Amino acid sequence: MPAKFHTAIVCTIISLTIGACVARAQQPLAAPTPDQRDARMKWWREARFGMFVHWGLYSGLAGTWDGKPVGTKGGMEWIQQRVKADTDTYAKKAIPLFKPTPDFARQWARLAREAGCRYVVFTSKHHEGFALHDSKVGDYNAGSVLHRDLVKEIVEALHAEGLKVGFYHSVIDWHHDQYAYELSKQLPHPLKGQPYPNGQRDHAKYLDYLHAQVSELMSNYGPIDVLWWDYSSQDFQGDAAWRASDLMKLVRTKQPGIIMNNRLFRIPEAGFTGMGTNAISSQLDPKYGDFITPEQHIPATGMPGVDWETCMTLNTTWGYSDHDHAWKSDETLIRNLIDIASKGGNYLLNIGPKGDGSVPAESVKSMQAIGAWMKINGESIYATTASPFAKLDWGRCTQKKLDGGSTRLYLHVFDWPKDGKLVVPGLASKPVKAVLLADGKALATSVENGGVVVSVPAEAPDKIATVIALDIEGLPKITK
Ligand code: JFZ
Repeated sequence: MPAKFHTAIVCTIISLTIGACVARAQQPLAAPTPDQRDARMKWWREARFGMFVHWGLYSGLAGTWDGKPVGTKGGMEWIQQRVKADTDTYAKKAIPLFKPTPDFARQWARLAREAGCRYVVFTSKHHEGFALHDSKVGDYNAGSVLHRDLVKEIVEALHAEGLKVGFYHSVIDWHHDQYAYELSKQLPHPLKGQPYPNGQRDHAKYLDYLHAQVSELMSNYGPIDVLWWDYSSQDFQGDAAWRASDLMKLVRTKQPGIIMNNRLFRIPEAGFTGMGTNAISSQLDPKYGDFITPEQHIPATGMPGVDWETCMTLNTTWGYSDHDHAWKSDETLIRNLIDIASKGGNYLLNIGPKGDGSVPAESVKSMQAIGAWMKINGESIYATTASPFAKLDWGRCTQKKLDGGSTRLYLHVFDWPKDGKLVVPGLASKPVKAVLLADGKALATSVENGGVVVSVPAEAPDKIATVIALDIEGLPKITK
């Protein structure tokens, strides 16, 4: 089998290149001061809205295996695991269906910019193990198989649209023949429960390969803004599973400004209380990562003091499926974005392009609907901070400090008042002015028993969310 022969060569190359990388990575790196962390988090904290992209060999399979739908719900980027296919069987079926058009990346980039996203995080490698870059340390990548460097194409397209760039990189790998899946009972693998088909595995060899590919990704594409690791379990995480601290040092050495999520770890100090996508706590020691990533849900009360980003699908799968039609409404998506901003978090909203790289029409429509809303109301999202109110019956609030010490409150109204009076309960600050973002017109304000009242038109200009910018003196004073 040529694959084995390749592996032998590849391992030799790895041990040579890795030697150099590891030596560099192990030089001590000073812990960032809070100021340094604030500096590297600044753009991300202001961005508030990003586009996630799950795209790989699974995209061409589109949720179908042997002519049958594998399911109508859930992550079809896991299709190899769902049908328990070994990597050769999977690759044989999937590779012929993965046919990126010449300009797919420019379509993604344009869509992200139109939607109002400030950054894009895409899968440089998902659990299936197929890397999108032209890797010199293996043959299961776009360079070897398609003679294209898809990472380069995507990074260039995103930069051309002025977007920040992130790599989602899976440390789980269902392809590599030294990935020792028996070491974890909790992490998924298509062959789980079966003995290794190729005899004893040396996980250290897989880690050399993982580090070498990450080193390529951090060296060959200019400045990269985010590294979004995925993922660890309680029984397999951190240094033991991935040589995580070395990996992070390697990344920071090559990319001093980069920020990373916490998914190389699965311990309480790194923001995890257990397994499952809900098991997150509001604490994160920066040595384990810069931000926490709630998946498919919005934390009820945000996470004060911790940087967080909710990632979410537009339907129910991350990777493209022909069979998933459970698309979220524009109302849900726009209100989610507002809800997240009002709690001080970021929204990373996923598209799953098809095998040719084209974006499903439903996803294009949704992203454009958000973009239309953002065009009018974007200033109420970008560079805002969490609401000063514990709860507002009619909607949400974000805020921004203005020059001269006053504050602008952005009132996001979901339920429009029937009597023409929007009551901001418990706001004891003096109102200065109020403006409807939809038309730029001024609205009258008054102070009535323990709250500020804004006089609004009879009809909501936007049924999904109308935004009123209310300037007040000083910082918000709230009495209840
Ligand atoms: C992971 C991936 O498995 C999934 O395909 C997708 O990429 C998503 C964004 O991230 O999903 C997870 C990660 C962690 C858990 C479950 C799903 N977990 O801890 O239970």
